[in-house]
Amino acid sequence: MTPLVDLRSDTVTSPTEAMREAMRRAEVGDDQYGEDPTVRRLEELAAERLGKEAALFLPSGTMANLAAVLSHTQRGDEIIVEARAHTYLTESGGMSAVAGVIPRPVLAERGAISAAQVEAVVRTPNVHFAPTRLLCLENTHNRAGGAVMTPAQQAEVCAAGHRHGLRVHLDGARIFNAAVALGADARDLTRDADSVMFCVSKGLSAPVGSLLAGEAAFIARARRARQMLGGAMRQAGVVAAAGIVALETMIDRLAEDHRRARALAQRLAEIPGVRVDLTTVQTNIVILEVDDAPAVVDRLAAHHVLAHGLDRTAIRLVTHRHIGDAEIDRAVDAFHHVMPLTAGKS
Ligand code: TLP
Repeated sequence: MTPLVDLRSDTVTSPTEAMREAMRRAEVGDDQYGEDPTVRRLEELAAERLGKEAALFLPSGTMANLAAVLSHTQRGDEIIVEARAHTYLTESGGMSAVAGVIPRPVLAERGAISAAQVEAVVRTPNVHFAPTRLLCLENTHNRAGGAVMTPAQQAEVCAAGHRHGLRVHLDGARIFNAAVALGADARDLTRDADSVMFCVSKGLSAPVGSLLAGEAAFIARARRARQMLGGAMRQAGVVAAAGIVALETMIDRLAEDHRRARALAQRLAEIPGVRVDLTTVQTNIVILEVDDAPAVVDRLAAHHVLAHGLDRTAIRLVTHRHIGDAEIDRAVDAFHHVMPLTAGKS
């Protein structure tokens, strides 16, 4: 059988041998009693890597983002969020349905909300308005093609939020991709945010889990939110062990994923009918525009290449540990076969 080239997401990565070994050996305890030493170690390591006081291990990025919103806000508060942010677009409306907050979506170039945009939309004190309480950022920005916000951009927008008394949450699901792309320390990207979420289950290849980091008092509130959401686990050290390996050994290799994503985007941009904004391709995500995305995705699958259809005209491709140069070649070949059959069909 022809092996699949799975470019749908970096979430499809499976644990490395070192992770499986660490999982087998993991010392565990009941984490709801705070007694799992491996979870504790992962939380301490994550806090240290992000330059925060404390961190909390949660089953998913979606739950970690929601726990952050619950811990920063009260029902009826307004939050400023990028219009294509994961928290707004692809978390099943949890921020409103569960946390009861009102999103104020702001469409930003390359996903990077600016200080001027914050200034323009933040609510002035007025009994009629839902008070703006939180600013949510995303770095790298998934739907903007993995685009990166620089430390300077982040510092500026966070300062604008803080000037207006907002808290800032950073959805850094792929924060280490951003750090590697910039040649920066992740702490340069997290310093100005009050809380940060990142996933060990994406390009870092761990099977499960995300971490939420911030001040100790904030993490204590988030621990309660996690409990409420049913995300407090028991012998979670079994999966946390893989997260430790991810943080200790899997960050530097993300540069390879970035190199391949760039090569893929450049080669696809040459194919008639494929449009790519190469300026957004800074990390491991490539977003293409085509005339008929569902048809292209279906036909690629027939060539054993899996892509993620975002809407009628957009397709997302994500590079990761299981995508080598040969897989990039196969994906490009498949596009060469498929595009003449689908172009101009919308
Ligand atoms: N994104 C997934 C899917 O939801 C599409 C993916 O394949 O990219 N923030 C960002 C920026 C994310 O990209 C994701 C996952 C999350 C949060 C949520 O993380 P999980 O999947 O662990 O709930």
